[in-house]
Parts: sequence; C-alpha cells; structure tokens
Amino acid sequence: MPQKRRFLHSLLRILAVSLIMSQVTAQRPGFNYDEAKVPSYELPDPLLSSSGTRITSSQQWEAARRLEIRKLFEDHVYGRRPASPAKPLYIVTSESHNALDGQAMRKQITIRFDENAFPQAVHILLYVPNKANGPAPIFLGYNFNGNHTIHTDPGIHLSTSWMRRNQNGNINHQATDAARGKSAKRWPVKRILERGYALATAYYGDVEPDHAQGWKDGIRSHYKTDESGEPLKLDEWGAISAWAWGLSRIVDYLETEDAIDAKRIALIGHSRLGKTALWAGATDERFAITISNNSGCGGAALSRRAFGETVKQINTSFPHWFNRAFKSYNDNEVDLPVDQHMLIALMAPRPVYVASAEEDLWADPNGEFLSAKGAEPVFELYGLKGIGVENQPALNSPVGDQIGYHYRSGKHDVTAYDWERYLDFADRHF
Ligand code: GTR
Repeated sequence: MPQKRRFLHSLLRILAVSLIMSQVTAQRPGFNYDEAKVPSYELPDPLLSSSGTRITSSQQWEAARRLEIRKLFEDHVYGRRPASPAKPLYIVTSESHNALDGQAMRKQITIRFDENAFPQAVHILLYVPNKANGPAPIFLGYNFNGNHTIHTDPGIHLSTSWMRRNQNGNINHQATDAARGKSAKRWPVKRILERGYALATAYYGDVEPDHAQGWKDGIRSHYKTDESGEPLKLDEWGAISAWAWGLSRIVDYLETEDAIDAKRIALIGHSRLGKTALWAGATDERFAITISNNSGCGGAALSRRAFGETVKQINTSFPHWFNRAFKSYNDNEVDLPVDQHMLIALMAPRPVYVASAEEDLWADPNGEFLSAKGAEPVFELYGLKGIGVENQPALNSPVGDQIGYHYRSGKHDVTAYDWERYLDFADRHF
C-alpha cells in the first residue's frame, strides 16, 4: 500500500511540474519568466522630488511632487493630451426602460466632440438598474470589440467602426450580427446591475483605431494643441493617452446624466485597456476608483523588473501606444525617471485595485504586486493603509485596503472572480 501511495505521489508531482512547465513554455520564448533571474534594480523614490526635497505631507505631495510625477509620465511615457472640447454634443440614439427583462434602463448615447465637421464619435452603452433609488454608482470600462459584444441584448446597436480583430463575427474588420455577445463572459452585466451598479461601456477604437496608422482616423489627427494651448505633435502623445482622454469625455457626459452618481465612478480596464485606465485615473481625479486588470508592461507592472514583456518589446509590437520619448528607454529602463509604482501613487488618496493572473507571466504578476506595494508610502501620507502585506499573497486571497490586490488562478482574462472582488471593493469604498 505505502508503495502504491508513493507511486501516486510522484505521479502527481510529475503532473504538477509538467503543468507549470507547459504554462511557462506557452509564454513567448526569449523572455525571462524566472523570478530567480530577475537582476537587482532600484526604483525611483516617489517621495523624493527632483530638487532633492523629501516629501513628508499630503500637502507637499499635492502642491509639488504629484504634478511633477504626472509631468514625468507625460514627457517620458504616455504624452500630454488636448483640452476637453468646448462644445461636445450628446445625442441619445435609443432609450428603453425595460431592457434585460425589466432589470434595467438601457440608453445609448453618441458623443460628438465638436460641432464642426470632425467625424469622430464615441458610442456609449449605458445600463442603469431599475431598482436603484437615486443616482446609481457606476462601473465604466472600454470594451475591445464593440458594445454589441458585451451582451446578447438585441437592442444594442451593432458597431460600424473598424474592428481590430478579423474573427469572432467580424468580416473585413467590420462587425456582423454574429459578433453579438462574443465578449459576454467578461461582462457580467446582470450581476453588476443586481449589486446596484450601473454600467457604461464604449469601444476604444471609436477614439482611435488600435493600429500603427490608426491616428489618421482618430482624435490624434484632429487635436493639435495640448491643455495649455501649446502645440501637440502626433508623436508627443500615444494612443493610450488618446484613449484615456476619451474616458474623461465619457465622464463629462456621465456628469450630465441624472440617473448616475458621477462622484462614484469606478473605472475598470483589462490589459492594454488596464494601462489606459491607470493613465486615465492618474490624470482625471473624477475617477473615484481605478481598477487595473492584468495590465502588465506600461500598466501596473514595474518596467525595471526584467520579467515577461519588456519596454523594448512593447514599443516594437505597439509603436503607437506610447510617446516618442518612451522608445529611448528600450533596453534602458534604468534611465526612466519614473516607474509604474509612481503611476499607481498618482491615484492617492483615491482607492485603486491591481489584479494579476497566475498564468499571465507576460504581464509579470509579481511586478504588478510590487508596483502596487511601491505606491503605499504616498497613501500613508494621507494616513491610509495601502496593500498591507509585504509579499505577493497566495492565489485567490485578495488583500489590501486603499490599494486592493489579488492574484487569481487562470489566464490573462477578466473573470467572474475578478468582478466579484471589484464589486466588493466598490461596496467597501462607496
Ligand atoms: C499584448 C501586449 C500586452 C497587453 C495585451 C493586450 O500583446 O503585449 O502588453 O497589452 O496585448 O492588451 O491584450
């Protein structure tokens, strides 16, 4: 008997090891996925200003260091952005008070940024729970493939925008009815509404199509000056900054919507849209909570940690996401005046949540944790507790107070598990 048990034990061990190995080899080859092989690095101190002043109070942080760090991210990573449009148009294209079997009000709104001929339009899909008494708190997040993919609700307009993927119901980069509901697994609409939250979403490609020449059909071809009226050249800001600007424009609209409590907006984004959410949350304080789901390199993960995707790789695969200056940090992360923990610190004192997935080694789960952890000293200036633990927690064991974090089992994705944590986090802070 003991022999049989020993045999079973070693069999199980072999199975476990080969499972881990298959996960590692399923990642892109030629990159580091071994924690033991991460060279040592030193992070810039969020509380040491470039003039050498040590920041010891939230007043000092807000008066000087916060702005300084924001500007460093503008200049070296994402780029500046234009002012908000003077006269946006909000066109309600449909409204039903009996959507989803009576659970919600569904409204679709088109934003046109200016009255002039500029064709760019962003289409918002909004659900508000009918059971809400008073303006509802809301989750806002871009979708990857068009509003019609988040639910099979036949009332959702089919997007006519260019679609990045030529699959899952898209033909010649145009959506067809076959694409309806294709991303529904990532959007538990019913559950969000049940828990008392409204939901707003829009297709990020409405703001700028996600490819190297996408700027030609996006807002970057239209806006040529920044917030202070200075010239803003195309390569001085990237698509992530353009998409983040678009999220702020959706907030402009939400502030006019009676059914919504615009003081309780939780912004969520996955992967490249998680990077976008973090930059939007850092630049616009109207986002009361910011949630980064598996955002990885250029998002929550530390750039200096050589693990998974690198700055050089992201700039090579996606030359349009960041500004020109960021490319000078290819193979040269050490010279970056910031690292991503400082991006998370820019949310302070507002709550922020970072989530990683076990099999998502490309996004460097531990690097995402360490960056959330590295933002803690700034939250402490406000007397707030950040993440509260020293090391990355065990799988599926969420931690944190003002900075939430979890490391779930499974792949690079947004799952029901993730959403439950975000809903709990929002309940706790709203
Ligand atoms: C990957 C990219 C990641 C992440 C992801 C996504 O190819 O390397 O940084 O952004 O795409 O957005 O799906």
